[in-house]
Amino acid sequence: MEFLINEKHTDGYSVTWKFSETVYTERTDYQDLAVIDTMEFGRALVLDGIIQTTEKDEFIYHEMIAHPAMMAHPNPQKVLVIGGGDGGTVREAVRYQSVKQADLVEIDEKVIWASRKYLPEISCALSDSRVRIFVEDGLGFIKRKQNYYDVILVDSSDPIGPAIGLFGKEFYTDVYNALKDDGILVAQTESPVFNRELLSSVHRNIKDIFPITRTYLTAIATYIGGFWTFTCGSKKYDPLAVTPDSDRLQEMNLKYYNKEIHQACFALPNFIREIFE
Ligand code: AG3
Repeated sequence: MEFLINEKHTDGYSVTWKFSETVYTERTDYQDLAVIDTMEFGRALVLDGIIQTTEKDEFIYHEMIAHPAMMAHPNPQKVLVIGGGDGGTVREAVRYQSVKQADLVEIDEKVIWASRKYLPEISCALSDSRVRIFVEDGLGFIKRKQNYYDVILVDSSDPIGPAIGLFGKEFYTDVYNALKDDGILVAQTESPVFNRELLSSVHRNIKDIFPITRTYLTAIATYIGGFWTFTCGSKKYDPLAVTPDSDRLQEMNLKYYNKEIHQACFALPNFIREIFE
């Protein structure tokens, strides 16, 4: 059988995916959750009708949210992932031997549960002994931490629904306080084509708080517009000035990120630079 999911992004733009099977669906306390087997991109996690991650290209997003900051930090030991209940971002963080503790704060335990059950290659690291899972709102969790983490990665869904607060200035201030003196934040900051205003306001907010702000770019086939941005706020290390350590890189055997990608991802086309002027 063939089924269709119409992923609605704006009034004028939606994307239709064919899928062969509905693996799981549930209305959780926070959102509509589904796991489907798509025709082109393998199994996918869907939240509120938007594809969050697919087996075929999840590695691009998860490597790119994690490694530029993890590599910019010379010795990341304590890492926090906010959102990202599928476990993909945590999986990248625990590739580093230096990491002693990786905390995951996810508001919706059903995302964790469904990913563990139906997306084992993405969620595999959730059972790593260094990973601690907290099922609660990241907004409250972060307020209780001071001067604690080396790296914080914000792997949220879109800025509607449960993730909205994760794009606000108060949250980034709390993240700043939760980081150590040389800590680094990376947040996924959406499409530079469809979400220009959001990207602009997040960049401004982070710039007001952190001494170093860098937005970088990757291409993700399954997200709208193709281009995808991440914004980094750093207290000490400038990711743009760092050359990733070859030994650490070789051990990890990654599929997307490498030394050249690290340098290249900070190169922004003019239409994105303009957003920050
Ligand atoms: N989080 C970001 C998904 C954004 C998708 N948005 C969209 N296509 N409009 C993904 C979570 C993966 N761990």
